[in-house]
Amino acid sequence: MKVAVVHGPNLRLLGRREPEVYGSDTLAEVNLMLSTLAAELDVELQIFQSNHEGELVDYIDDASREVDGFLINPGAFTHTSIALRDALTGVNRPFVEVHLSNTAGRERFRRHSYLSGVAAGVVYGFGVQSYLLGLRGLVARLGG
Ligand code: CA2
Repeated sequence: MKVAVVHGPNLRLLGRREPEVYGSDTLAEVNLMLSTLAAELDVELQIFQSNHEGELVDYIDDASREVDGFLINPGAFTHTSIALRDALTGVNRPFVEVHLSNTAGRERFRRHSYLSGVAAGVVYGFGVQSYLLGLRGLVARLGG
């Protein structure tokens, strides 16, 4: 089983700014935790980060030929991007949306997600654990 992990805009800053909101782990540390869990679950991971909407759309299309599902933190594009929603629905692979912070308890504009309604599941508010729980959920959904 293969899963693509997609990190959206600004997530490369993890651990370096706003640790009170997003935690103190760096993106490299998050990726390492995901890789360790993936090995336990016998899943192969492909990991991608971009700050650019079009690059994320292209990556989803390209990776969909190789992976069974997506684990995605779309960052701020969660709240703005119909293009990402269309890319994810278009490739016909299940995806799990994850967020480090509890987006429901923050600014009003973060309460709406263009992706949640078409996701296999959503995990938010648990910091890095959101990614790890999301990966477990996705793998279970894929039958692993
Ligand atoms: O809570 C999440 O995971 C978010 O997807 C993070 C996005 C935010 O726009 C979403 O509403 C919720 C922001 C990612 C920015 O990442 C940073 C990390 C460290 C320091 C500054 C930004």
